[in-house]
Amino acid sequence: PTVIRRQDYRPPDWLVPDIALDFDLDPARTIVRTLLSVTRNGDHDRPLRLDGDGIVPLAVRVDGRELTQEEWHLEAGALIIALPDAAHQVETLVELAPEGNSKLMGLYASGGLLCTQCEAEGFRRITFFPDRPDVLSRYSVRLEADKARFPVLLANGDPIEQGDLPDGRHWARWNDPFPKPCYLFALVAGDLACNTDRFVTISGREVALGIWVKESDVPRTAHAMEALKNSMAWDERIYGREYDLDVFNIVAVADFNFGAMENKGLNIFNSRYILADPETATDIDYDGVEGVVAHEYFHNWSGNRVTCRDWFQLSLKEGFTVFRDQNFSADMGSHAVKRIEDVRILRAGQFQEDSGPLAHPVRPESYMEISNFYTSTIYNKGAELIRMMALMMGPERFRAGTDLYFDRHDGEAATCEDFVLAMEEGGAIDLTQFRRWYEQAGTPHVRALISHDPVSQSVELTLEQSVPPTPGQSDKQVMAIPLRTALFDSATGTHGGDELLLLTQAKQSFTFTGFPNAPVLSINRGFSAPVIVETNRSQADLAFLSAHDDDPFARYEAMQQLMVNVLVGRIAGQAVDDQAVIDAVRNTITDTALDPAFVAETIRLPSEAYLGDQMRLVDPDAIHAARDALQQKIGAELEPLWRDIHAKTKANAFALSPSAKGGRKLRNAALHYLVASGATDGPAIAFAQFDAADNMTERQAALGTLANGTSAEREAALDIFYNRYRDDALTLDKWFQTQAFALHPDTVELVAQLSEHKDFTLANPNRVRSLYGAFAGNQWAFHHASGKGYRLLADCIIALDRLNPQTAAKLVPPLGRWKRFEEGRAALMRAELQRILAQPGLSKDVTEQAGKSLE
Ligand code: B3K
Ligand code: ZN
Repeated sequence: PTVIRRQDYRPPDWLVPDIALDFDLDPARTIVRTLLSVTRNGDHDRPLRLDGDGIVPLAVRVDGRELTQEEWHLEAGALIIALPDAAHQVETLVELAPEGNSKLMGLYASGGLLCTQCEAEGFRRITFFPDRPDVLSRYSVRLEADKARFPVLLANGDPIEQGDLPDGRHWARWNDPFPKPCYLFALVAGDLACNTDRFVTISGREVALGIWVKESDVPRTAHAMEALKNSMAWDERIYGREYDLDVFNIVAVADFNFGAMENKGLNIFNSRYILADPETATDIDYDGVEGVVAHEYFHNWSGNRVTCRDWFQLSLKEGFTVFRDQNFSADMGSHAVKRIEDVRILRAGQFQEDSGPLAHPVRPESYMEISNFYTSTIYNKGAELIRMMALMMGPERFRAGTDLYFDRHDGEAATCEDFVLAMEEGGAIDLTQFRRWYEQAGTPHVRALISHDPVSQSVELTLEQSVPPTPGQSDKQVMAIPLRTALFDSATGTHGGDELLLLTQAKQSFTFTGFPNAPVLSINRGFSAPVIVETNRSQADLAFLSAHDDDPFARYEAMQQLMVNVLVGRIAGQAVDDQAVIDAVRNTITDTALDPAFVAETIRLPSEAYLGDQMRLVDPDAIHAARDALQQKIGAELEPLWRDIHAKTKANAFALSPSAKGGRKLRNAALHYLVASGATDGPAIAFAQFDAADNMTERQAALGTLANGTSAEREAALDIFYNRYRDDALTLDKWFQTQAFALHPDTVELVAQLSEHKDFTLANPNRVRSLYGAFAGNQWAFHHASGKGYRLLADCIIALDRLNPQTAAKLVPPLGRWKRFEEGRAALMRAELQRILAQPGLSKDVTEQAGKSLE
């Protein structure tokens, strides 16, 4: 496959100021008539090139005249037409079969609906068009379909007109006044019911809101609607951004390649990020709905009004929008807990990516298949870059920077550099060195050492940075790293102020005076920079911080580091003292001043995968054994406390308040430790919680705890769960996921059996991710020394690639971590990657991911 490079960017040869689309919709045979007004961009004589993928023109007309077959040709799917003048009208006709579209890109059928997904390059599967984000057009769309099967017809923008036709058909016309790139085009046709509401914008305009789902799901849309209205108000308040159309519609679909899509005025969602009720959604699901609804809504400005010049700039909209949705969710709930969760996600996904064969900069230099670059680096590390800028600038200057960015680039396709320039000018800051965060891949390491001189009563903090080599980037330049820092007096448990240190050199020292005693270092507070910090702090220092640090993230981090040190020591076969961990957990759970949600986050042991990341060579069995043993010990030593917490946090009635959610989180953590303790009544208590729960948060947590063990209650609970939820796809996903994620000795065999289950299907991406995505994230099971876990995943990738390459390619990265495993496992992983690559007709998506993973 060909490699696309950022440096090769050229402005488009032809622009398309206006497009009129006419769809005659039918699952088996849809006719698309497209009328483009095209204008030559600059002085050149190059032909018009309209991208196409899997479509053929049934007719081509220029300025009303039908062209002969000699007057156009196809080149790599694209339609090439030589045009004499500066402006023309070009009309094409194509036929599509949406019901046969298993890639879920372009126009496809899902559960009786017809819907579209165009980002990044799906529009070319619908019609011939310059499919690149810097070609912006005004869209006028006419939809026609059978009225009984497709009573609702939706597209971007505002509804203009609709009417009935003979033979039970009907039509609707939608216009979108805002010029947009084609990746933001959308249509939906189907038998949908609507939750309607309204929002009055800050300038007094009324917006009609609609969430469209199948009739029986309407009661599950209330949370999404609340989230939408809160997002609209938040973006006005925090960024001064007002909504700009008269309608805002959201549609939920069951078959979707990722979370959701920000199409202008018509967001299309994976139903898992819209539907929620206490019976079927966990608190994490509720938060996911809130966060994704906000994310897609915020794209209306960061993505749609200001879009990307080319796909190398993807983080311009994604990193910024993730940053915006993270802060929104923090404002809706707890800032401390949200930050901990976000860092956990960053470390689990992005740090792994950044240290492996698929590492790439936030602004990549090249790609084969752009779908492979919707990564945790683009999204989550991209958000951290914005966060660092906001931190260095402070809220007022940051807002001045974003105001300038939105005003200057409204209606344009911009670059990451445009964003940085607006920050520099609007926010009065020099980001020359900071720009390297966009250019260099790899997680920086910072070594932080303090030395104390009692005579001068001074402290010297020495910071040393290094960025590891990554594919294509062996030598790294020095980064600008903002580190929030405090020095604690261990006698009083206080510090004299939090300082933002900017590390700009390879090695740099900072001196602090007025310290008669050696202080304790608290650094990278709030996770101010996405780096790995190594310090010379003792277990006693960490225990101190875990009890006293007034920055919640740093306090959490101290506890995690305390646990990591003990576990890594145990894994290495050292005799380590784990009493400090047990004491710290006891102190945390008995500190009644703390938020229960924070307590629950803090006391949980680092995941097996995170422990693996701390080791040069991952030993999955040793990690599992050490973590299991520590968990058992914490459970047993503090058993009365766990029983007490579990009993006390039982709520009378379900509520969604932050305090109710925190209570459930802590209750589930207590149950987990209680069962881990080995107490004989553990499984019975878990089963009782499973059985009595009035909400999915408690029910699924109890099921997950049981699934790790081998008790009789395990099978009983799994059976009950299956029979209760077999007809609800999103909830049945949890049944697959819980088993695939279980720390159970037979997980590989169980997953293999589940892949044959009558309810398993490769056609639904949520189901695939529930089984195989969860399994590949289960380090102990997936990395079974026999290699049978690798084979199972590779079999799935090969089969799925034939149907849905985009989702298949997302499953490849776990096989690419072979360099971090001993030679036996590494060889087995490489063999599976080679087997995948040897498949005839392999997609560009999987070819790129598997090929790079072998390097
Ligand atoms: N922009 C879409 C992602 C599209 C992914 C295409 N492979 C959703 C989002 O980030 O909001
Ligand atoms: Zn996004």
